[in-house]
Amino acid sequence: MLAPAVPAQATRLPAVQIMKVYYDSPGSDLRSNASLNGEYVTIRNTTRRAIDLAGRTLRDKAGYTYTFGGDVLLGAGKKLTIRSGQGGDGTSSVFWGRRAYVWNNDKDSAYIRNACGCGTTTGRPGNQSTDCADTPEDTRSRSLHAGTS
Ligand SMILES: [Ca+2]
Repeated sequence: MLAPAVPAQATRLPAVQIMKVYYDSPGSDLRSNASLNGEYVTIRNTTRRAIDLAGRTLRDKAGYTYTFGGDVLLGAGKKLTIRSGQGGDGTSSVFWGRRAYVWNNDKDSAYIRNACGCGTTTGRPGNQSTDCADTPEDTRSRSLHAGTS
C-alpha cells in the first residue's frame, strides 16, 4: 500500500511569521515617541534554526519599509518586535526609528520579504537554500482587522 501524499508545502508556515500587528497604539495619536512605539509588529521564527534577518524587509501596503540590520539573528522559535518609533535595538525588539506612524488604524497590511533573489544570497551554511525556497513568505501578508486594540 502506498503511503499517502503529504502536501507539505501547502501547510508549511513561513520561516518568519508575522504573529501580530499592533497597529493602533493606546490613547490619542499624538506622535510622541512612546505612542509611536506603541505601534509594533511581532514576528516569529517558526523554524528550528536561527535565521539571519539581515536585508529582510518589513513593509506596509503604502510602501513604508523597514530593513533589518546585519546584527539581528533570530533564534529558533524566538520572537522579535519591531516598534515604529526610536529606541535602542535589542534581542527582543528593534526600532524602525520613525517620527510618524506606519500602520493605519483602519486598514493596512504587513509584509515580510526575503533579502535574497534566489542563488545570489550569501547566507550561512544550510540557510541559503531554505531561505530561497520560502517563496510563500515573500507574498505572505497579514491584513489588519479591528479588535486587536
Ligand atoms: Ca497606527
